[in-house]
Amino acid sequence: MAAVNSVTDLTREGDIAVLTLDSPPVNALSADVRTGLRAGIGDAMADPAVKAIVLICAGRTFIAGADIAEFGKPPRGTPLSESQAAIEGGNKPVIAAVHGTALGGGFEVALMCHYRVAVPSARFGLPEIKLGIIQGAGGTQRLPRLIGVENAAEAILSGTPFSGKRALEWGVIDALVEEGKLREGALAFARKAIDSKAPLRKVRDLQDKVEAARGHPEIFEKIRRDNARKFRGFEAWHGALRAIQAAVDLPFDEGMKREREEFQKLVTTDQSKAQRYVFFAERKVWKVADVPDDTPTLPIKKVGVIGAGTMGGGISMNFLNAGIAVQIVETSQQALDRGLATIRRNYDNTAKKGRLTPADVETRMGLLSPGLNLDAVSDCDFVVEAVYENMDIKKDIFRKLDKIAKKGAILASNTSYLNIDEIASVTSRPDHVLGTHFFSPANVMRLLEVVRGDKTAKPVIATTMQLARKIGKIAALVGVCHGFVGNRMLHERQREANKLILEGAMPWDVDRVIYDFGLPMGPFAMSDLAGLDIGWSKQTSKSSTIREILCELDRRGQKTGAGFYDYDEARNAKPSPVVEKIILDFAAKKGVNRRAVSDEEILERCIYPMINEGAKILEEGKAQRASDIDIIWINGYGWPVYRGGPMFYADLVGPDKVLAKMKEFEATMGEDFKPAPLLERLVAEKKQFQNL
Ligand code: T1G
Repeated sequence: MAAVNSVTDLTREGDIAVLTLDSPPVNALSADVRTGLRAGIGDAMADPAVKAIVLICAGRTFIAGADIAEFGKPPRGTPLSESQAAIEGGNKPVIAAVHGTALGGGFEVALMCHYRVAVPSARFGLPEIKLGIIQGAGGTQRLPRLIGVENAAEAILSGTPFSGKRALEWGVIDALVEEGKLREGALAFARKAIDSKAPLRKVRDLQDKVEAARGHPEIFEKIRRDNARKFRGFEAWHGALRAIQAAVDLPFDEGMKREREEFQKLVTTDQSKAQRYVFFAERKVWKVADVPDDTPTLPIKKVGVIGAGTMGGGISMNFLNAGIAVQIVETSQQALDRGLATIRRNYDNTAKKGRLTPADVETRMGLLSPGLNLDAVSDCDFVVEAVYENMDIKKDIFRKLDKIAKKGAILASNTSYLNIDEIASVTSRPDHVLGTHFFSPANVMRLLEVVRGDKTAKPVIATTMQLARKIGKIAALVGVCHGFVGNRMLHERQREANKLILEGAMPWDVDRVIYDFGLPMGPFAMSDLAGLDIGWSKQTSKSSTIREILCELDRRGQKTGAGFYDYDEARNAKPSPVVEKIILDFAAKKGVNRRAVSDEEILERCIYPMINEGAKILEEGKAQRASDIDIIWINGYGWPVYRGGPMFYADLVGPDKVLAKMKEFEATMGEDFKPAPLLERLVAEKKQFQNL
């Protein structure tokens, strides 16, 4: 075994050289790995005893791409292009042996090789689009040559890895070898290549599939049409399609140059910086400072769900999807039947779309036990209460659950706002009580706010975070405060939105600005979707807000065909002259002199108070880090990932600019804009939220 460098070894099995990369955790193409790869290929090519080279990785995976942490830093080590030249320019077959995930630059290195073998569990993908960039080592030029333009565009625009089986079908790999026997399989393949004098096949030389697309611009027009909605606001996909187009129209080396130009442009954009930030933020969010990874966790085999309404049903589906038995409890047979029917209907719809088989549906429904008595959850390891948002009702249920649930069972509340410590205080096990705030629809939305109470025990937190990962959620640990993190910040935006339509804007102006900023919808369209009558009652309504007036006029949102907007049969929203008059009359009654409100003011008044509230949340310790807040907003409220989240956006705009604006607004509009001490401190120390 000859070490080429600290992460690369070169050995020989007879006349076959084996170049092994070993750079945990994922053999990313760091400077050392790139340098070792180039040197290793060079040494093997130069060794007269060597007839073929196997490139393989130690550890859990083949190269999982460029080292994302190196982006934006001064380049170090041997550029990948040199390894490409050494492989394609060499006179010996190089066989890539793939296990785990060959992603991004890792997949591109494999495509530079003459042959590729893999174990069936291997996966291949080009996820660069998720980092706001495109391939930088030939993926946009080689993949279309192997699998055609449409398949390559699908793989590059989705960024979703595909299986070893699909790779074989597509001719991306030449053979699948026995699981767990990659090295042996690759050596056998190399042996055959030597004995059969296999040609030095270079993907760059394949032309038929790209030629087939030449002169067919309709192919790209269709791809653009099919993806325009999904990529609203994103920049990278345009670069990806231009590079793939170059693969069709230009000779290989010119196409490579075009790809490189697009890559270089995108890697410096704010969008890519934001998406790379989110990549690491999604991994950091799981880490809890005082709950180490080896904290014991409790086995969760059965979950109780109290309430079979919209939230209870969605929450149950998460556990059923993960193969965990669920005991769901309702107060009436009618409500229970309605809840069960909704769950089955959701599964049937998914099966109709081919994403589940009828057997899968039956397996999931088979794990679901309905009940009308709380006693039914006595053998559950974890119980989630998902009933009406009322403190007295929740406390009553927790008192009962405390007596019924077995010793060691965890009791969680799906409250969106209420004080978890107060709920826990009515039980004898406050250390086993916490919040699990799911987002509607709970079986779809990825986010879970795990609310840590004053007494919540560390194993309970560790268990709940682990359970969240098991049911496919991204969990952020937050502290007890009204509305926790997401809703607490949302309140700031909604407050300003309501003030803005009084001062001079219209609901559709505010929504347009927020929509154009990249969120799926603005505050008023969102209110109409949720229903304007949440927390409203006819008896107590006094026309004291525009929302109350709308409810009194039975304009309660989409469900009544009218709210802040008028809706047609297809539920398309239209600005409403009725609402416009209501707002003007209400403002006049309030003695408000309406004025022109710029789009810039709308954006700053809706976003900056949120950031300011985020700063308060951090200084109160209700969130561990600024990037957790960003993960919450991206996964729970549709904040565009290419803007990194509210706190990252504050760093992009500049905390000093946010502070200056808050002070300007405070001077004219008062307390609501009082800057958080943390924001003041950051600016004074010239720091950013992401450096906290
Ligand atoms: N660079 C740097 N660090 C990485 C990394 C990467 N590419 N991939 C993973 N890590 C770190 C991660 O931060 C974590 O660190 C640890 O490894 C385990 O990751 C030229 C330009 C491979 C499927 O986008 O999708 O190639 O938190 O927790 O769930 O055209 O990581 O432990 O300190 O995610 O088992 C393209 C990114 C790069 C793949 C494993 N490649 N990685 O998932 O573990 S751009 C990617 C992943 C590129 C070329 C272009 C996943 C994984 P820590 P993990 P996992």
